[in-house]
Amino acid sequence: MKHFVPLLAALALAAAPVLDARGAAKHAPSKAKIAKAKAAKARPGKSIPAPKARKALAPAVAAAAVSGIDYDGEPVNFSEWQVMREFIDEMVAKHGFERAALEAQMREVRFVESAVQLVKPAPPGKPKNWQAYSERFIEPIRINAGLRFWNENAAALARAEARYGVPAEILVGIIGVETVYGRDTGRFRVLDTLATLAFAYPEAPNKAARSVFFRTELENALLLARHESIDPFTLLGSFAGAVGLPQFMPGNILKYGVDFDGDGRIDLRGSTSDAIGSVANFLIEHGWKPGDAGPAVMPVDVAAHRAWEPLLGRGLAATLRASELEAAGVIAPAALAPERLYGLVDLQNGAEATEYWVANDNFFAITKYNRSYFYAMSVIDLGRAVREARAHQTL
Ligand SMILES: [Ca+2]
Repeated sequence: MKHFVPLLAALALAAAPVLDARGAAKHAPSKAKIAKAKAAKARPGKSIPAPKARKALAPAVAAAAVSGIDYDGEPVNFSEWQVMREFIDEMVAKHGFERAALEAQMREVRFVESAVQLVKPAPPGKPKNWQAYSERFIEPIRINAGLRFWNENAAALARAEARYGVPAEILVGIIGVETVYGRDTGRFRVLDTLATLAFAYPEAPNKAARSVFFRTELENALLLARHESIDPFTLLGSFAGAVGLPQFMPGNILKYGVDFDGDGRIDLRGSTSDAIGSVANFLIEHGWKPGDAGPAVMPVDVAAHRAWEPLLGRGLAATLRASELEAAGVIAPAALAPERLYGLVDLQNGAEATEYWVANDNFFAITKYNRSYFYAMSVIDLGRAVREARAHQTL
């Protein structure tokens, strides 16, 4: 989620021919099928104008530019959609964009059906299972890639640890969980996916909020490209518009990106140093407490009377005193600092017993990166596994 020109250029040049794990849904249905589904979807939605761009489908010149992109987007001429016209008006009035140039760009933006499909919530059914989730991330291929990444970037990781106070293993954990150290950064054109999700988000309870989010990120992507003097179409990322090794959204690149290798640009795709510094900066800006030598999480036992149950689900923040936890029957293996705040975290294991942990601010800082206990715990576990592998490597 963050910034710059070189980033984009690097993205365009360096994109490896790897599929985003989630992007595997690029098995594009036939265009006719997509168009029909989209038309059906767009019409009932009052906020989404029917794509009266049928005629614009013919001159599909825009399609020419997509070689190397790993999805089959559809030209729909977004520039004729009322919501896009309003967006363009806003970019002109608010940020001084040149109308004709922006309209020309938006005519090239494509509709990405797979992005719409991928943001739909998973069908209900299987109970959450931490162990199953964890096994996808804490496995030999990712650990070995992490070991290589740490060895190759030891200087930048040490520098980030010294400057920000975030341990190298946490930075290694995040970049590994996000993209397997740059292997799966995504090959969608960010403008396409952001415009699609801004203006054609699927029906969902949170549709209005998500549409606003992606519209703002479309705005940020254009600001970023202008700031970095790059062609915004060279900005590649995930189906949701996340960019580079750490998968920052454009707005986060603008806010938290760091030029950590000092070459004057923030390049989260081509510079591992920039990625490392930017992740550390993001965590510090989201509540990471530097200089914390202790673990961010600690497994606990819970009393059978379940008086602790109301302490669950208190949001992604540490709000509880050790005394409150103890009084409710949470039994920690070591004394919790009385002056600090904690949260009680439950990790469900399907049919198996749920695990309980107490977590401090640093755990919750990781959840700001991705709002999930499972995510934060897998970052911590992967980082630890890579650190241990590194300790045992024979040099
Ligand atoms: Ca840089």
